[in-house]
Amino acid sequence: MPRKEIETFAVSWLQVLDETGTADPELDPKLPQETLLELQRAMVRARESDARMLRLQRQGRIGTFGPCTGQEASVCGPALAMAPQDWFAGSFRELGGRQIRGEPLTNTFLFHNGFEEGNVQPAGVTRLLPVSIIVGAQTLHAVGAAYAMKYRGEKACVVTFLGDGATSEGDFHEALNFASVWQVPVVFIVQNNQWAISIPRRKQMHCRTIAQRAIAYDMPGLQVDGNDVLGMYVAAREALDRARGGGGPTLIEAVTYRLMMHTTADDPSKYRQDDEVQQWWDRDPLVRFRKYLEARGLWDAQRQALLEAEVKREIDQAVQEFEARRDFPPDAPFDHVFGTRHALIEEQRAQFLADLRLGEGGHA
Ligand SMILES: Cc1ncc(C[n+]2csc(CCOP(=O)(O)OP(=O)(O)O)c2C)c(N)n1
Ligand SMILES: [Mg+2]
Repeated sequence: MPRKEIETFAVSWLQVLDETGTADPELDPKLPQETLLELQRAMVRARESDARMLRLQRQGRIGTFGPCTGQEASVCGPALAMAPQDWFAGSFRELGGRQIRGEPLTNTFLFHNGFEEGNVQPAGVTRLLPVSIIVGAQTLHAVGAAYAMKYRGEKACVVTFLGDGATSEGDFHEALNFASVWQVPVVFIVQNNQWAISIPRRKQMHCRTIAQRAIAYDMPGLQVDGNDVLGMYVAAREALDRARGGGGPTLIEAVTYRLMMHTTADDPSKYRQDDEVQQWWDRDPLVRFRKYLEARGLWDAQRQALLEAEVKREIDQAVQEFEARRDFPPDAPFDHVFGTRHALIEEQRAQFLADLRLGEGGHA
C-alpha cells in the first residue's frame, strides 16, 4: 500500500496523589519516612522563604524576583530525586530546588539584589548553575553539561527546569534536538504554570500538551500533575535512572500554576481572573501532601507549627547575615553590566549612590 500509517504516538499522564491527598496504591513509591519528611520540609521552607522575600521586596530590602508559590512540588520532587553528583540547571522560579541543592538564602538574597557574590556558593554546594534570567538558555547549558558527563564517562545527569513560555523559544528546540542526537543524560522539566507573564498558554502554543513535544525528538515525554510531589518525584527518578543507564533524555511536563505575580514588578490582576487563581489555590501542593502525611500518622498541626517556626528562624538569620554584609560596595552590581565602563551605566551608578546617601540621611 503506498499510503499507510507508519508510526503512532501516545502521551501519558501521571498522578500518584489525587487532590484529596490519597495515593494510588499501585503508584505510591512508598518512600522512606525520612525522604517524605524531607519533601515536606523542602516545600514548607520554599513557601515560607517566598513569603518573606515578597515582604522584603515590598520594604525595599531586596530587588525583583519571581515567586515560586504554588510550584513547590514540581521542583522539590525532582530536586530530591537527584543525586549529589547531578547538575541543576534552573531558570528563575526554583527556589525550593536551589535550597535542596544547598544554596543558602543569604546567597539568594544577594543575587536578587544584583550582587554577583550571590553566585559564589559556599564549599560543598556543587553542580548548581546560576539562575538563568534568559528564558530557555539554561536548556542549552544543560545539554552541554550532559554531553560533558557522557564524554567524561561520569555517571551524572543534568536536570534543567524551564517554563511553558520557554518551550516557545528556539533555544529549547535546539536543546532537545542535540540532547536527542547525542543521547545525553539530561531531564527537561517544564513547569507549565499556565502563564508566561501575561500570555496564557493557549495564546503561545497550539499543541494540547507540552509533553508531546518530546515525540518530535524521539525521546520519552510524560505529563505529570505538577502539584503532586510524589508524582513528580517518581517521574524524575524514572527519567534519571534511564539517563544514568545510557537511555538518553526525557521531557517531563509538570502541570501546575503560578499562584503569585510573575515577578514583583508585575500585577496579575490586570490579566487574569480571581476565580481561576482560587481554583488553583484549592489544589495547593502543600495541602495535598500534608493530608497524605497526616493520613499515615506522620504529621499533625503541632509538627507543622514546629517546622514553620524552625524555618522562620532560619530565614531570620539569613536576613540578618545578608543585611550585615559589608565586604563589597553597594554599587558593585554596576561593575558587571558590561565588561568595560559605559557612560550611561556610570550615570546610573552616580544617581544610585546619590539616592543612597539621601536615603540614609546623608550619612552613607
Ligand atoms: C530570551 C528572553 N526573552 C524574554 C525575556 C523576558 N521574560 C522573562 S520571564 C518571561 C516569561 C517566561 O514564561 P515561562 O517560560 O512560562 O516561565 P514562568 O515565568 O511562567 O515561570 C519573559 C518573556 C527573557 N528574560 N529572556
Ligand atoms: Mg509559565
